[in-house]
Amino acid sequence: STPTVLSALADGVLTLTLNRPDKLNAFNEEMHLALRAGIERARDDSAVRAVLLTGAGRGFCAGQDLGDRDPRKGGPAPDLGRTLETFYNPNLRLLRALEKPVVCAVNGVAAGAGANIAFACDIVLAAKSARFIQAFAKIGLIPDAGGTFSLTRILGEPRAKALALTAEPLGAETAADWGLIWKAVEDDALIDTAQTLARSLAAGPTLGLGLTKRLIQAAATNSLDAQLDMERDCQQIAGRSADYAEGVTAFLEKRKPEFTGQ
Ligand code: T3D
Repeated sequence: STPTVLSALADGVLTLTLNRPDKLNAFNEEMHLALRAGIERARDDSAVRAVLLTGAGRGFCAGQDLGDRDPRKGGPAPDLGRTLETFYNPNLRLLRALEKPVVCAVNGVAAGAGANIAFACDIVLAAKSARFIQAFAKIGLIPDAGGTFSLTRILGEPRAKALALTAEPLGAETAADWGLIWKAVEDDALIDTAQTLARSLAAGPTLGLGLTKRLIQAAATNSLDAQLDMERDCQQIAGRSADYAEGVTAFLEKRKPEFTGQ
């Protein structure tokens, strides 16, 4: 059967493509597990030095497959706390803990958990025609997949609440103006732009980039003192890396560095 997530490694970039295009790449259990396997591979395989997450077809991801939640099929109400704990939350935690850069190319509509998974990635590019929708309010749910965390941290309460309570679609250009994503790009330039960015990150000093990600994510909850201590400890590690020695040598020799990720 067709894989629900396509996975391809080239130039140090592991491209993971959500692949249920006739459902706008909505999540079923198989797609959750396939995405998890992809992120775990990115974590465990030293040949992977950056991840590019995108969607097949005209959408990025429409969140939970509601066909798998049809109340008309009868039976007790589903335990959605359990499905978050089993399927969504592990992937969110893995993405945030992955000490390699994750680029997200939002190729089309990103709704519900689909939007919030994009916001958990490190650098988000979106096609100008893409929209982000906190669709949960339309079906009586709360924004999950880290949405209440990322929207509030990134946007503050006024915009987070308006998006979550109204489920109003947010266009890619406004999302970029608001700082919710990195850039909105022309639709036909999206994949090239995202691949170029991911390749250049994959050729970078992976260890240092991973520590940088860890530090920036920790800043939201650390005091300045704790953050300064953490910078000290991470810089100590970075300063002992082969890529730091190469970076400084290349600078002094006026040539391009060749990083190995170590
Ligand atoms: O359950 C749990 O485990 C808890 C976790 C929840 C996480 C969540 O993400 S809850 C939120 C679920 N998602 C939504 O509520 C979004 C539902 N989809 C939409 O509102 C719209 O499809 C979009 C705004 C995303 C796109 O609209 P449009 O007009 O561009 O496309 P469309 O015609 O609505 O969709 C195209 C097809 O995809 C269509 O199928 P068809 O008619 O061609 O056979 C549509 O049914 C299907 N599709 C879209 N989203 C979903 C879906 N099928 C199942 N589940 C979906 N989420």
